[in-house]
Amino acid sequence: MAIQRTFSIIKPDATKRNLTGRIVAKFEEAGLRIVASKRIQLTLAQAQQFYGVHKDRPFFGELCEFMISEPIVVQVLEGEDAIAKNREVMGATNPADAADGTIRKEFALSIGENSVHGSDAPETAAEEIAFFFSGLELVG
Ligand code: IDP
Repeated sequence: MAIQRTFSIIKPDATKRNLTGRIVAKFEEAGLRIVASKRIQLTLAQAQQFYGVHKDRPFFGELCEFMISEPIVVQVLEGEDAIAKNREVMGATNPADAADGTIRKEFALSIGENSVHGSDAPETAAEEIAFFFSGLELVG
């Protein structure tokens, strides 16, 4: 399996509760290397653009307001099969459905405040990385 990069967000519910380090440890234990990382505060326009694919969903407004409610940590994770591996470590969107040992099972508060985002495909990973990072910031 090829080495891949994926994009991750540690969401406001997790930064607010000081869970950044414990979540990063889960990535590293799974063999994912942090090749870029920064803590930022999204604007509403940026959150709406990032989650544009969900703009017609009933939870869109709530999701964007949540994403700007506290700083977030955006990261690029690298490793073998990184996109699928990260989705596995994250667990299901709804923490009630997430497997034991996953980030969302251990830390998520609800289907909306679910602690992490992770790209779902190579195309979205490339787009999401480029949305937040310049090439100079990616240090493999
Ligand atoms: P994913 O983050 O597991 O890929 P998506 O279906 O792409 O899940 O949804 C994006 C984000 O939108 C979720 O992580 C969650 O924060 C939020 N979300 C999804 N479904 C709901 C819902 O039914 N109510 C509130 N927020 C939701």
